[in-house]
Amino acid sequence: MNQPIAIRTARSVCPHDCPSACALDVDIVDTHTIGRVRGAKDDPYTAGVICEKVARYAERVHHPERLMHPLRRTGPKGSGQFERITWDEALDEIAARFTAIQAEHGAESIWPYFYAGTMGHVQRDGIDRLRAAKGYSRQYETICIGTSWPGYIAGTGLLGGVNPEQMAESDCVVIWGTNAVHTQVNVMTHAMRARKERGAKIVVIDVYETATMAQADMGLMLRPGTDGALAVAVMHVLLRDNLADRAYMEKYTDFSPEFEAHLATRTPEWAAEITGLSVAQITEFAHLVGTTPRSYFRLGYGFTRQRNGSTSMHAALCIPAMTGAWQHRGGGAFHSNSGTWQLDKSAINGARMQKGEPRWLDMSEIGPILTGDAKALKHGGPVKAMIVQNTNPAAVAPDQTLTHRGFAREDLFLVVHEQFMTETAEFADIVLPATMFLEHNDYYTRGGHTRVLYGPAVIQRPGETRSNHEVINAIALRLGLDDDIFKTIDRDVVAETFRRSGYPALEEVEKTGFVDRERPDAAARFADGFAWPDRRFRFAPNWQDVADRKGYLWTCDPAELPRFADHWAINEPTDADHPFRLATSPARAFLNSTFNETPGSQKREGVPSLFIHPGDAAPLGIVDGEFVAVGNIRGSVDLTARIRTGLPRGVVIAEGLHQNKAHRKGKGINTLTNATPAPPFGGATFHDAAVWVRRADTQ
Ligand SMILES: Nc1nc2c(c(=O)[nH]1)N[C@H]1C(S)=C(S)[C@@H](COP(=O)(O)OP(=O)(O)OC[C@H]3O[C@@H](n4cnc5c(=O)[nH]c(N)nc54)[C@H](O)[C@@H]3O)O[C@H]1N2
Ligand SMILES: Nc1nc2c(c(=O)[nH]1)N[C@H]1C(S)=C(S)[C@@H](COP(=O)(O)OP(=O)(O)OC[C@H]3O[C@@H](n4cnc5c(=O)[nH]c(N)nc54)[C@H](O)[C@@H]3O)O[C@H]1N2
Ligand code: SF4
Ligand SMILES: [Mo]
Repeated sequence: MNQPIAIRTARSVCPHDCPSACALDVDIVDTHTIGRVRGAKDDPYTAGVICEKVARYAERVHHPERLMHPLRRTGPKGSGQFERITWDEALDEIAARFTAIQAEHGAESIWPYFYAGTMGHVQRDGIDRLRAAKGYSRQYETICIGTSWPGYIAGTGLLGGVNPEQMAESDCVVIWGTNAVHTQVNVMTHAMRARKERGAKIVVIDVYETATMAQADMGLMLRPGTDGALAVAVMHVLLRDNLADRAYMEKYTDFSPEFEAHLATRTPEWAAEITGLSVAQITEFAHLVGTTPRSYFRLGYGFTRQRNGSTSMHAALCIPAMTGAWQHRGGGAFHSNSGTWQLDKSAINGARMQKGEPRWLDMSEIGPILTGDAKALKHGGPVKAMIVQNTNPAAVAPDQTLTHRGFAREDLFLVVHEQFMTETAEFADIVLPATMFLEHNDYYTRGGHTRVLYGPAVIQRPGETRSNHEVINAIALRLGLDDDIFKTIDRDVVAETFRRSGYPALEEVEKTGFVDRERPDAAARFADGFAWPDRRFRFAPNWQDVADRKGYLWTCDPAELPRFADHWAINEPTDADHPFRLATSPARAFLNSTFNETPGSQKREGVPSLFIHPGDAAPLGIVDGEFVAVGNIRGSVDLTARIRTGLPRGVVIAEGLHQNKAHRKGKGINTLTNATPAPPFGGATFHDAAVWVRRADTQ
């Protein structure tokens, strides 16, 4: 538990869902209060740099609107009318309702739902032990990683790559489909070091001129969903101009005459039509990576939030396999190291208690699921109760109209455990107040580097807040489960997890705050072969193997997938009624919907806006700073027009998840996005929507 603390600096970890997992130094003002938050200088990846939103974290911990005690709904669903109740009343009511609902509708009618509000494993994943012990419906985790991870694994066989700190030793860093200045600022630290120290070239590939592209030597602004076309055309040029490493491909890949014949048709002229890039740009990029052995491909998530995201990820990953960049220090590719931790999480998730084989419900399909879509429900009964922790689906999930319609059901018993009265909490029957990361114990991983970090409780928790770990245990005990796993405290679970995983003891880890899980460089660059049985990288993926390896569920007919790396033209089509393509790219000062409640971030992001090209705005009579309506078959939202260059014609961008209520009609940007799962294994397609744009009605 927390000891009284004099003024000091505490070592911690940023808990948020950002690949950087920064090591933090937090000023402790008194036992309840923090001051400044800084990036740890002695952590080689953080290197003293953190984003501005977390530097201002005192605003969030000490926010006057933090939830402090349990609440029970008194008005209609979503009205925001609640009364204060005690924890005992709240837990008794939850247990009674869950028990009655299970008796009447079966265990699968209850769906615990969580995501990544905190990335601490104990607090994030513990909800699964309650789920396992009761046999509740399982959650198929797709919302963020559903398209990108399979695409990467399809090539390499393993989700891991060359240590990102090696970007500093690169001669060319390709930052592909990630706006790192906004979403993982530390990528820029290491990439810029390479430019300063070695004159490395920085290439940025995005659908508009982001803050990251503004810092690039070469910016490639392509049409959304066309990265696969760029990638195969680059490979066409590499083969045509003798820049492919044929000896490497012979030894390490499945390169074949059939694949070469396929690429022969993927000319830069063909790709220029699709991507909107010029033949010269495509050729110049191919020549740059073809003549720079130490080319590092930092592949982000953004370009995979498209219906063809998995095949685009795979196609981009094929380039360094053709140039042989993997062989050289400072070269190779990286998307995430999440496949490399080798953690035994059984003390957290209670997998050994799994009752039966309940259905898997896709978290990205929460709207269709809650509104009774039979396919999304796996042809089973309706969801009648949920406990939501660590996520705000009423703002972040695709197809917001359906999500809200589902949450508004009077026959759905909804428990939300939160730090703030989010859009999701407003729909709840019972709201429970949650601790923040500085108030509980946990360990953290994120895919962006090689360390696993420990973050202890360093200040007292405010009000009656409780941690996710405590709440899950309390509900389980109230439901009559008496396994010892429900009687643990968070710190012991961290220690036990480290022990079961063969990590150093927690007492050791605490001394520095981290365990380095860096793999030998040769392993990280697949020098002994890739992670498929024949040790070969796959230009011709076998998606069934990917599904078998990771337990993925098919969402399309396997025969529909292209045989080789390719452009797969399946994005939501534009037409005369929906002539624009919308990407909902990340805002710098928000993190998904987190921080959209803090004053500093709200000030920085201003009002919900739409970037539109002057050539597109003029014929529609759209004026900078005035409202535009943006819509499609799923609904419409009002945004403030920001007319600017630096984006292609026919593409519009809405940055960030502002609070739904910050929009003129109270509807957030996800009103426009699509909840249909992406092929081949599901995933949300947040940057793939066809829309119309018009002047909004004046009001
Ligand atoms: N400030 C801030 N930081 C964040 C987040 C945030 O919301 N705000 N979110 C966090 C989370 S949960 C995650 S998963 C990561 C994600 O971080 P990223 O990997 O950066 O992914 P995205 O934020 O989805 O989008 C990145 C970029 O992809 C671009 N993009 C969209 N479609 C395409 C396309 O078809 N091709 C190409 N080449 N680019 C495309 C978008 O315009 C955007 O600039 O960031 C984390 N960090
Ligand atoms: N339009 C659009 N939508 C998107 C995206 C996009 O690019 N565009 N990105 C998507 C992506 S990549 C992701 S990962 C999802 C993420 O979506 P979410 O996982 O929902 O992420 P957040 O919006 O940050 O919400 C996390 C919530 O958890 C709460 N929380 C934090 N810590 C704790 C805790 O310890 N206990 C409890 N009980 N609660 C806690 C926070 O207060 C916050 O309300 O959003 C997706 N939605
Ligand atoms: S949000 Fe990302 S960049 Fe900011 S402190 Fe956290 S881990 Fe670091
Ligand atoms: Mo994410």
